[in-house]
Amino acid sequence: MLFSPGGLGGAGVSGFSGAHAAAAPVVGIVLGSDSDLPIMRRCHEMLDRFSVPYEQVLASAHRSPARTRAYAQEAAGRGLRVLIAGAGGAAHLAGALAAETTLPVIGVPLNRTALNGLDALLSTVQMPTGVPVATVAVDGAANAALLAMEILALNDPDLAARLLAYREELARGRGGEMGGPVARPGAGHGAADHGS
Ligand code: RP5
Repeated sequence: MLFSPGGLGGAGVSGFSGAHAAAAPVVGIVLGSDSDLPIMRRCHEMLDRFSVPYEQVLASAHRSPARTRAYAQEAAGRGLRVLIAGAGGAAHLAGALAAETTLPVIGVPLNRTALNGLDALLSTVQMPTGVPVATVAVDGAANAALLAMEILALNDPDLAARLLAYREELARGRGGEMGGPVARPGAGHGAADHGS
């Protein structure tokens, strides 16, 4: 099956996780490369924390444009409600997905090059009118998951209540422990998700 957990991602990249693994995924996480996983894992961690089912696929706007297009075109029909795209460099992945679906698309610009994520930020955020991408901070994968869940919570009072409880944890000085920097050889740390 084209978008099965093992179908697109390759070993260690895609799949469901947590006790909710049997539930149908409502969030689709798209990685431009498996090398994006160390940062994008924060997305999994946050979705797992709230037991929101997701799937992850590997699809690149430039290396596998047909796969990217097909994934976006089929996402709504497969029951997905929100897409999250993480990519670095000339990060057109989120925009390429958004071009093919009216599902909300959240872009995570990744710090992967000598430009420290500024390239990815501008490539992701500067979408022309008509095809929006909700862009989080550079390396802001945890916030992407939270934003996706806030969208889902519009029709899910239980999830809304749990998100509110999380905010209350943050106000008490807890809950931000999953956003620490990830060490990458030759790259600075992104500014996002550090609990500041
Ligand atoms: C982007 O190019 C990917 O999303 C990744 O952030 C970056 C580098 O990819 P690799 O060369 O590590 O596969 O398309």
